[in-house]
Formats: sequence, structure tokens, C-alpha cells
Amino acid sequence: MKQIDVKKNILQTNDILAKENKELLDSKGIFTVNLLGSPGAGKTSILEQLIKSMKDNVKLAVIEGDLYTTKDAERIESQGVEVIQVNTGGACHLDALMIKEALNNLELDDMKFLVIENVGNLVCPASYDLSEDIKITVLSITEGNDKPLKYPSMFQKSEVVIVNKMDLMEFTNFSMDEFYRDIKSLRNDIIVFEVSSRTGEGFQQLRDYLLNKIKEKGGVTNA
Ligand SMILES: Nc1nc2c(ncn2[C@@H]2O[C@H](COP(=O)(O)OP(=O)(O)O)[C@@H](O)[C@H]2O)c(=O)[nH]1
Ligand SMILES: [Mg+2]
Repeated sequence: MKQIDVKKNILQTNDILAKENKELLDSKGIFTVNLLGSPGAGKTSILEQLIKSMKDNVKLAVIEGDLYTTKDAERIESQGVEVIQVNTGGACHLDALMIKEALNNLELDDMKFLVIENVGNLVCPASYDLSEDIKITVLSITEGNDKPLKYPSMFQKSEVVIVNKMDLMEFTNFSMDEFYRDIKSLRNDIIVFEVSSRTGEGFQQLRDYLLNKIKEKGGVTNA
């Protein structure tokens, strides 16, 4: 009996396309982030804060992944930043082919920073390389302490985790001690930023970290 491992084939094809995208992005010196997290964790809100404080320093663009709507892309566009909406038609993640098509529609010259907001989901997007330099997962404290250990793959693959909604700490039973213990057990070298996209707390450090990464990749910033 012949058996075909569809998942393996799909992932291999994805990796080939992701490599091609990466070569293009590297040749242009574009630092690329794959932004991950549950629906409602605050991915778009974090992007809005970052764009506000970075768009004068560096030419950036956003690829917005969503099941059906253009709501997030409209939020980004209203800040005057180039954005491409990718609707997955119900699929739970973006893939490298979608990114390839988005890149064909973006003005890449002079661009130095690209953020891909993935579909809100803590499981499927972790398996798909989108040609990013780093993965950043957003965890809001209202989601509870159990999420990193329940969804380990996404956190293990992320260079950075942003703990969002710190302004709501007094209304939750979230424990930062427990969070650090769990997250370090999954990935000891993970970098953590504690922020609130409501108050702006913690964004200076996150912005400095990203600007540094953009500079390392060759992007000129006037920050
Ligand atoms: N209190 C509070 N609410 C937040 C914060 N960040 C996002 N939100 C709210 O959480 C909801 C989901 O945010 P959104 O950015 O759309 O999440 P996404 O689905 O991950 O992109 C919205 O109602 C935001 O206003 C935060 O730091 N504090
Ligand atoms: Mg969003």
C-alpha cells in the first residue's frame, strides 16, 4: 500500500518557498518578524503602538493575516503605513506562498522592517516558516498562566515573548513568577517584554530591541 505523508510534503514545499522569500528579504536587508498569539492577545494593538513610535525612523510595512476580514489591516492603514491583507479563507495560519504573493505586491525598495501578523492561534502557525528573522509570540495576562505549557511549540520557537495587558494585573490571578519559571523551562534564552498597549508601558524597551535588530540587518535608521 502506498501512503503519502501530506503534512510532511506540505511543510517541505513551504520551506522551499520560505527560503526563496528569505533570500529576497535578506538581499534587501529587511528585518522580518512573524507576530503570533491567540485571538485577542493584542497583536494588532501592539503593532499600532510600535508603528506610532517607529514609522518616522524606519520604512516599515505590515502583512495582515486574517481568516476573512480586513479589520486589522484597516487599523494599520489608518496610520499611513503600507499594509497587505491576506485572507486565508478559513485556514488557521499563513504560509510561505501567501507571503510570496504579498511580497510581490509590496514596495520593497527602502523598506527595512516587515511585520507579519499571523492568524490568531497558538497551534498551527508554529509549524510554518514564513521567512521571518524572528518569531514573536504575544501572551496577554488575561489568557492565564497555563498557556505556555499547554501550547509549548509556539513559545519554544519564539525568540521573543511579549506579555501584554500588564495594566490589568490587579484584576487577574496571573503570576509573573510562574510565567518566568514556565517560559524559561521551555526556552531558556527567550527574551521577555512586559507591556501594556493600553498605557504604552514597556514599549520603549521593545522599540529599542527592534531598532537594534533592524540596524544589525543593515537597515539605516535615524533613531
Ligand atoms: N486593557 C488592555 N486591553 C488591551 C491591551 N492590548 C489590547 N487590548 C484590547 O484587547 C482586544 C484585542 O486586541 P487586538 O489588538 O485586536 O488583539 P489581536 O486579536 O491579538 O490582534 C481589543 O479590545 C484591545 O483594545 C492592553 O494592553 N490592555
Ligand atoms: Mg489582530
